[in-house]
Amino acid sequence: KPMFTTIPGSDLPYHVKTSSKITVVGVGNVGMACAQTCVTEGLVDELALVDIQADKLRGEMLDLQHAAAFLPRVNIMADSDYAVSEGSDICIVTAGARQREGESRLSLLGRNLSLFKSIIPQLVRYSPDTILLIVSNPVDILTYLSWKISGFPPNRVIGTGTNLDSSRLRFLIADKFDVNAHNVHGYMVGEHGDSSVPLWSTLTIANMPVLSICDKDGVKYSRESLQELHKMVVGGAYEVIKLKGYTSWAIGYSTASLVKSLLRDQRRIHPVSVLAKGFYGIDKDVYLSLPSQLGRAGVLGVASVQMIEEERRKLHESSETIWDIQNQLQI
Ligand code: 6V0
Repeated sequence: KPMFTTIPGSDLPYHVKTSSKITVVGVGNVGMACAQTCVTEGLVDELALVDIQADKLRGEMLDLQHAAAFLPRVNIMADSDYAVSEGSDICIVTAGARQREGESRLSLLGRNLSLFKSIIPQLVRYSPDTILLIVSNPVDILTYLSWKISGFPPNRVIGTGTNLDSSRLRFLIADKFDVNAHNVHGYMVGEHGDSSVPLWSTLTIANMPVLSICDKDGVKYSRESLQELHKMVVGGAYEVIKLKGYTSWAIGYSTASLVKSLLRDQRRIHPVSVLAKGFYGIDKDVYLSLPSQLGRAGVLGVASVQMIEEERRKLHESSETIWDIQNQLQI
């Protein structure tokens, strides 16, 4: 006896393309945190995993597949051959070397440069209409590189940038003021990492400028005392790496929030790494983070956030830092 019987008159089998497919390249700590969060949040119907370590790749695929009874239905596949990524809506690239204890993100560049030259053309070949979402570090320069190699329009090449740094800052502020981080509005812009720029002048809690209110202990902050929090944000990744060897959960959630805005056309504003030329007086082809509206077509636009002179100057310094390194690249 069959388990199900088709209703007479049905036009089955009826095949429709499942609506969303994501590829994650690199199934290390970060890649799997991104994959797991996207799957758990029900953002994806098909998930393709790609890595050069065949055993690890199959192991990660099986481990995630075995959670099928607890997850939204997802078709999970994995292969070292990029054909598995065919037709992806978004390709998330997390492959490559990660920082060693105390190592800066920029010093990773040499190790990750050649890797990207082999990865990006394969993704483009199998998914010419995809959105490239770059996570590997140094993320701004590797996103620029991906834009150059792919030949894609800039709206379809995005780096996770300071979306994570901004979350770290919002967490610290929320903790000081004893409010939900969702009610802390503010951005960090510029380079993801050491030369990032917090926009204190527009940082608010429920529309109240943070510079004008007292925290839960009655402390009022000045631009100078807030610098301490910036140091904690910049040092945050180094501290986590020192303590547990790598960072994963926050970047996984950060990436999934971007995937949600893109795939679901949410039109939310995120500080992400975009081609910055023409914005805020930046006149060079650099990728760095600016508050950007994300939707199904990728970057829909860059917001004109108010910046005081000092913030603008620091943003320019950050862009110069990236530009200097970019100029030494052999693409
Ligand atoms: P990991 O755990 O060492 O994983 C890296 C994975 O990449 C491994 O599974 C490798 O086998 C794989 N890999 C290496 N070469 C290739 C290749 N040619 N093709 C496919 N796969 C390959 O590192 P982890 O996952 O911790 O970090 C990955 C990257 O994310 C690093 O560059 C980090 O610096 C970066 N991060 C970026 C963040 C951000 O905010 N943008 C945050 C955290 C980490």
